[in-house]
Amino acid sequence: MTGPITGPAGVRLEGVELRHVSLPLVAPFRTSFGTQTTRDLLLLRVVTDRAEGWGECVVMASPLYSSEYVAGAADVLRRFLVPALAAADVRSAVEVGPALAAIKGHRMAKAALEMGLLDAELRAAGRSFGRELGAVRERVPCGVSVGIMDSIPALLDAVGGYLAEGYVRIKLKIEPGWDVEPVRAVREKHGDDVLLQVAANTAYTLADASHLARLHPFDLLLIEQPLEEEDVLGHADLARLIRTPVCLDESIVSAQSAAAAIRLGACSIVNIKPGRVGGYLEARRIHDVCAAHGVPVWCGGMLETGLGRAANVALAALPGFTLPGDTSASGRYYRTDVTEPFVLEDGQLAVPRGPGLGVTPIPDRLEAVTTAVEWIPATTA
Ligand code: NPG
Repeated sequence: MTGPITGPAGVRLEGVELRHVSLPLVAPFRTSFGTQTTRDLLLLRVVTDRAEGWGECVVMASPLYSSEYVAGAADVLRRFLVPALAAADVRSAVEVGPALAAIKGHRMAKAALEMGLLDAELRAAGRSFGRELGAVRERVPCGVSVGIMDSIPALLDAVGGYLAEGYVRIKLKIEPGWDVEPVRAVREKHGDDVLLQVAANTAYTLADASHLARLHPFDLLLIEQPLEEEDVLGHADLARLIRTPVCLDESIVSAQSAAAAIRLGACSIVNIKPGRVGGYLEARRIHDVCAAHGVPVWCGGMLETGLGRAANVALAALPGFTLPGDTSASGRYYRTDVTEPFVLEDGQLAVPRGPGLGVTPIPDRLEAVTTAVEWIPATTA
């Protein structure tokens, strides 16, 4: 088990600069809930008396993946979350969760604040995210998420390109009408040795169980979140009806919900996305719960910039992350990232070693993608 996170330095929050950024994607990314051509999100520059830290709020422009969205996250940060941290006079990231506990939900917004404060205090103490979280690897094997395409030939080309780049695992986004045939085509063209999994983002119901059972011959690593977020019992039923292992994403929002899902038999694998669960510290607790139950975990992705990617790669280096994550290279999504790009080497990304996240935005790149800036002072008035 990984060790405790202590408040290494003790920092006093002065305020948060909220940056709305908009990054064009190298190609449209289609999932069962929509098509993205740009990534709009919030970057937080968390200013303390000892150092500055960066937080990334992985909300999307519209509430289609979860209930959170960019404008809502900005509102709750300025109206409630930053004032609550100021009122509690927090000095360390470990105090963020308890200080914000009275405010319901808004996990992605809370996660971004906690990440920024953790980065600030680790930079002040000269310690890296990886070391603090309990990373045991210097590099992590990387998978790639492949969106729904207009045709099977286009999909096969895309998958072939990613395999040629060195990705060690392919995840296909699926929805009703785009599931068994694309999987069959990828297996036929690219072979049985490719580590392959599918992700549905809640697009099916339990009535689709016999259809989803047709995925069995393709020896998938897992099927991710086939049913609605709240349908944990449905996932438990489905897991008994199909032989492909069921992995949960949207349904797992905390260590508590992970423990419940595992106990109910709703999943045998868990996708951990720090934003979805309220931060890297809760992400680590989920890792620990899953490890205690022998449940493998992997690190999900939300099309992060280099800042969130740095933290995700550090998390993915923990011992229980035994499956490749959606920790792709920056170039999978962005021609120009806000940090130095993460580049794949032999299908792996290196865990940053410098203080805090180990990466910093490049000022002119950050300016170029920033659409609005707002200063939220850490005052209680
Ligand atoms: O590689 O960062 C990545 C994206 C991986 O497919 C991916 N993310 O459902 O997991 C998902 C999906 C997603 C992206 C969900 C953006 C919500 C927003």
